[in-house]
Amino acid sequence: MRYREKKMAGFLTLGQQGGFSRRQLLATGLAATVLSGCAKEPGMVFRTAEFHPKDYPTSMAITEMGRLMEGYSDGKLSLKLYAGSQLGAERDTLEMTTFGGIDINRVSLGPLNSIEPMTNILGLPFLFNNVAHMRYAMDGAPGQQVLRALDSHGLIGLCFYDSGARSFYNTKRPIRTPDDMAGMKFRVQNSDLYVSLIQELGGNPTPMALGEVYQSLVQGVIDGAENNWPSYYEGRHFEAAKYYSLTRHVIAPEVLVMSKQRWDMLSPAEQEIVQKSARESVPYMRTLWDAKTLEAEKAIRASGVQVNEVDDQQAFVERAQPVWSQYIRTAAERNLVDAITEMGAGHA
Ligand code: BDP
Repeated sequence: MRYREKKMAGFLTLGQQGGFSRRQLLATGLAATVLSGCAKEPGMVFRTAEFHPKDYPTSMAITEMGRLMEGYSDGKLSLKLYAGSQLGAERDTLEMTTFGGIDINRVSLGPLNSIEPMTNILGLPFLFNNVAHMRYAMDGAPGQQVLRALDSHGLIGLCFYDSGARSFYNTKRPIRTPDDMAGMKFRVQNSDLYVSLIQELGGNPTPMALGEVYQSLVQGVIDGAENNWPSYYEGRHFEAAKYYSLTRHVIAPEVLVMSKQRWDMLSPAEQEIVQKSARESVPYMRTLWDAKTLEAEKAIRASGVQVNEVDDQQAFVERAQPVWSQYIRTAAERNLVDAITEMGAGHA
């Protein structure tokens, strides 16, 4: 089948698989063109999932990507953003994306960890020296390698977005040394890597969707969690957990993925437009991210949260070390770690 026929057939199949009714398809207007067999080329609207609200940096970057894509394709390619977790929790939307029910999805690396081992590498504790190091490595060969590794899982890795540095917050006490974590229950993403990390540091890990964290903190189901300034702020977790301890243990990026099913329906020229638009949304995302991080930090500090630096970050680095040997299993993984570490020299 030529790509254009494949695209039309694919569109209809996608509609059926996704369980859309004929009425829903017609409502898009796009389908009306397909069904009427009109000669005009139909456009494509990519269903796009995002956990965060629509004014969060990642959401705004996706909107920007859509704007660029529409411009480059003369309106033929566009996206509809379902922000604020409208399409479900990340683990579920990711699964839908691999099966083609969602076209584009912005996810944390956490839910990808059980799908593609290479993603664990980027989540290794204390791998990146700082955000600048992470950005540099993701813009280079290591980033490309991890994005390409997603191909075999029904996903096309489009680009990386930021997620800052993750630190611990809790309802009980400041964490200054790893021993302060003992006995505390920390929510983690649904990722074995995070479970191991908390265990090595001496806490009790509780995997849970992000949307359940606020309530669980309030009800005492968990004592704490870990996240970057913007997410700690956005989810109002800082109102329930008043101690934020700057361990900066993980600086993994976020990733924007596209369903391979949808990608394969596009012509090479259309694929290039999607890829280019995603890539070009990255600098915009970074500017927004930096501003949002400062804004969140300022608001959190002003709210009376007790923020502390840890006594000795090296003590956390050493405790977390077993996670490295657990997740660096192949020569390719070792090489990836080495390449990233070397790139850190200019970003001390
Ligand atoms: C936030 C990410 C979000 C994850 C979340 C988490 O932006 O995608 O769902 O962390 O901890 O920083 O689950």
